[in-house]
Amino acid sequence: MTTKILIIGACGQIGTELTTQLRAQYGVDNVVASDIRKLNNDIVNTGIFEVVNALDYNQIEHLIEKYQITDVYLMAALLSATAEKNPAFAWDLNMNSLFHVLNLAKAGKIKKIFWPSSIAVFGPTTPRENTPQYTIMEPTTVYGISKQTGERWCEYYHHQYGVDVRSIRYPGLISWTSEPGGGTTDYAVDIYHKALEDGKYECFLRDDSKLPMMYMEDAIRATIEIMQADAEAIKIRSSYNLAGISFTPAEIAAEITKHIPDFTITYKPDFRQKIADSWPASIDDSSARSDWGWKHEYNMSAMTQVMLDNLRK
Ligand code: AKB
Repeated sequence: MTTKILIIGACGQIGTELTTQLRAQYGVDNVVASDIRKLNNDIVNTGIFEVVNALDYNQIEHLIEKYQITDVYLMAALLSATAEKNPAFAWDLNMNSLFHVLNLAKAGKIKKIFWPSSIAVFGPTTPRENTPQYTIMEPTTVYGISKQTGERWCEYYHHQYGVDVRSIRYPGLISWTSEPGGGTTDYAVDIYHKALEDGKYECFLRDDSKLPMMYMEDAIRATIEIMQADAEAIKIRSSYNLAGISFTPAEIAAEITKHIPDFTITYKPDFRQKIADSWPASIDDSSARSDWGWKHEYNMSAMTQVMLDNLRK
């Protein structure tokens, strides 16, 4: 049976690169990109694109039937910082879009689901260094609560109804193709843009705020690899810890200075500091490594080189 893919939230930071990669691997005609609005970008202009509201079950069901979709990647969500400003909508979007796709799988209309979780499922009582797969999880953000609850539902639908849902707890993701929106880790993308444009950056986190991060290419590879793994290999049906690189704003600034010697950074922590303080500093992803062979490739210096080279073009 041909794999036919629907990506919901295809124009976001992850969706953009994921759509491009999936189209390259599965063929343009087998990948339907969708988002809440139609932008004038490569995702819309170079393949099948549909406007869809992730909160509308009927619209999603219609697309699944129209294109005979087998796999859904649900990338639409409100991230940590935006969710704190609009908790009710964040809860609605993050939870109900998930229920829609879980229920469509339960009804036998799709075969496989990818749903992203986040390091935000952890909280201030979680061990901060080398955070284990199984540990204390008391998230203090709306986003974190929605992701943790979502994980419980994914596992429940898998065990009760046999739904093949797969998930990763993404760290902060860094990419040059599209900018993030509304996250606490966004500074690690902004800093490269501002370093090249202005030679300076005012960071909204403290100099020593160490957080788990990953270059986007690694994250996309992880996403596609977990979806392509044999079902029996995916032993964890809540969500897998995934680690790449952990660094502080001061460390990434020092790395940028190797390429742009005059670059300067100042610090003005805002409400996002509290969110960052509640998250792990580094992640133990040994379960992902042993269950489905995950291995990250990019370190901070390789990532910085690629980011600056591409943003300079
Ligand atoms: C955010 O900062 O909200 C996201 C995340 C870590 O899930 N990048």
